[in-house]
Amino acid sequence: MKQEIFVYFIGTAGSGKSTLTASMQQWCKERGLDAIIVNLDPGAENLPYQPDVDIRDWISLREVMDTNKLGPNGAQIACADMIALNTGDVKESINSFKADYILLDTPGQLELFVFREAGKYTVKFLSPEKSVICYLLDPMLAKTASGFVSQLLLAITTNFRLSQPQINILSKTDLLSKKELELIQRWSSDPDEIYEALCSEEASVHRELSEQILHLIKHIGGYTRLIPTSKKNYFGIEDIYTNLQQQFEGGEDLLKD
Ligand SMILES: Nc1nc2c(ncn2[C@@H]2O[C@H](COP(=O)(O)OP(=O)(O)OP(=O)(O)O)[C@@H](O)[C@H]2O)c(=O)[nH]1
Ligand SMILES: [Mg+2]
Repeated sequence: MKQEIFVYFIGTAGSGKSTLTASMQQWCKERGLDAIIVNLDPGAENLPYQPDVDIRDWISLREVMDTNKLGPNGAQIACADMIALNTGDVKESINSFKADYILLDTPGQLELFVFREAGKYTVKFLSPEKSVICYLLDPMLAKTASGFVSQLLLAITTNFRLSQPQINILSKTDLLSKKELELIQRWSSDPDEIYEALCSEEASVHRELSEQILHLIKHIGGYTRLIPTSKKNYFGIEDIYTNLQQQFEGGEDLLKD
């Protein structure tokens, strides 16, 4: 019996989604775990992996631009909506692999998948019960307190929109110093520390708004541990795997014999 867990990699442009998707598949393969990759980005170029299922087989960004005389941004939006029209074929193709892990790489700009109905529909249609969102926080955008809080709000918005179990990941941590990484990890678990940091960041910071935002994050459980990852030496991948297993407790751990 295959587990068929759908794992979506979502994050802002350039946050490392495609790289992490590729690393996770490689990591799984080296441990004899069965993982396929689905590319859901119609505009993807130079992917760091060979997709097993590829939305570009059904939708071409270039064709949509030419046929509808659209610029790249307008065409991306049209393509994002077209994904929903092809979910039947995509699902059939995914099912033919009978894989344990289906790793789905999503479009560059997160708003295309998270804010448009097509993304929500796709997640529900492909697997309403066994989907997990891996939300990537880009460390380059999370180095300042206000940048970090903005990233956290985007992670929460993603959770709000897609309503699926979610793992928050701090990607590309090899680009951070040890001190920077420790600081971001403290911010992610301690509301007082992030408040202090916000207030000392700039004198003009809107204190009342900061307090309300942090209060909101605290009350909706936004302070969760971030899993640090890096493309170097599969750093953090085992942690993601363990988390996936925990999300679906009762599902057998395929690494245990
Ligand atoms: N140093 C470092 N660079 C990384 C890491 N992961 C990704 N990158 C680099 O960051 C850039 C973007 O990575 P991608 O994996 O393409 O990110 P993405 O989120 O898929 O990007 P889009 O789909 O274009 O939004 C590439 O140049 C990667 O080589 C990492 O762990 N460490
Ligand atoms: Mg990508």
